[in-house]
Amino acid sequence: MDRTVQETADRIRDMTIRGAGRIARAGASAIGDFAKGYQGNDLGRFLDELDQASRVLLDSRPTAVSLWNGVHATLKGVHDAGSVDEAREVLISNSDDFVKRSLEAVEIISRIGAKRVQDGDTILTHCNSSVATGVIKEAHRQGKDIRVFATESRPWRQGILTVNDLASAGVDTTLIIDSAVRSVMKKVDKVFVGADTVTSHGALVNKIGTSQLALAAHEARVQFYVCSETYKFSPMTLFGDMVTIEERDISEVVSPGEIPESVKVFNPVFDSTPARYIDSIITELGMIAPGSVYDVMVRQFGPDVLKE
Ligand code: RUB
Repeated sequence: MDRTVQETADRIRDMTIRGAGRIARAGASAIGDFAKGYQGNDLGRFLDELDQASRVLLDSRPTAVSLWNGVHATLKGVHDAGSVDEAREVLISNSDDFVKRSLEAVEIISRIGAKRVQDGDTILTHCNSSVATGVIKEAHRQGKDIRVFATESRPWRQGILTVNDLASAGVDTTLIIDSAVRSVMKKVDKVFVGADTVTSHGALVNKIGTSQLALAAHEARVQFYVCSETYKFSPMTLFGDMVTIEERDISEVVSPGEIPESVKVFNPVFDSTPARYIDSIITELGMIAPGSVYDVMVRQFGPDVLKE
């Protein structure tokens, strides 16, 4: 197996590279680098190895469809190539294009989302979403007076990344433990979270605990916004496929010998928030209602997506 591809897959699996946008860009870049470094001239062999490389990347983490979309956007048109050189050119150009469009989408969403933030707002965010923090930092950069609560996000504590990022941008930030969400919700005006996958029904799959935030926000009549590039929309859900929720090792939750062996540990990494708890999804195309995801998806992926 190509070393760069294997290394990227390993770094996604061990979460050195994490967050749905970053893993998508890493997957697309790894395919581009594989193409750049390929030595042979046999097209059939090249395509076989490319197929293997794609599978290794896609098997690294199961939940974020951004990875699938990033890899498939990079592979687009490669099977029409007549030579290794042509295939290489297609892959490199697709990979660069995906990374560029992905980064642009984050910037656009930051600007659109920041418009929803008002002077004096208190915002709650969960885990570490570069898109949600992008919105918050942009609102702060525009001079809006805001306060942020950020959840710790056990067991990986990605909330530490979030508070470091927001604090170094000068945002007034408070770290809370995950179980404090309902308690602080009465002080919150808006919730901004990221997305790993959005289904055709407008449900959000994101870091475990997101659905609890949504329920608490619903109860307190607090607006709940999802910040998501459209490559986090899952075409597979158009056919009724369920999103696989990753479960990670129990060592992330307990240390060896800490609890009796008879005790089981369940460590799901993501959960699903039904569309009815989501006020709006902020995408690079604009703000869309969860009920419109299906239409946007068909437009984005083309009508043929329904026949595949
Ligand atoms: C990260 C997580 C983030 C989304 C969106 O989970 O759930 O909210 O991936 O991130 P993990 P971004 O740490 O397990 O990857 O907005 O940066 O794409």
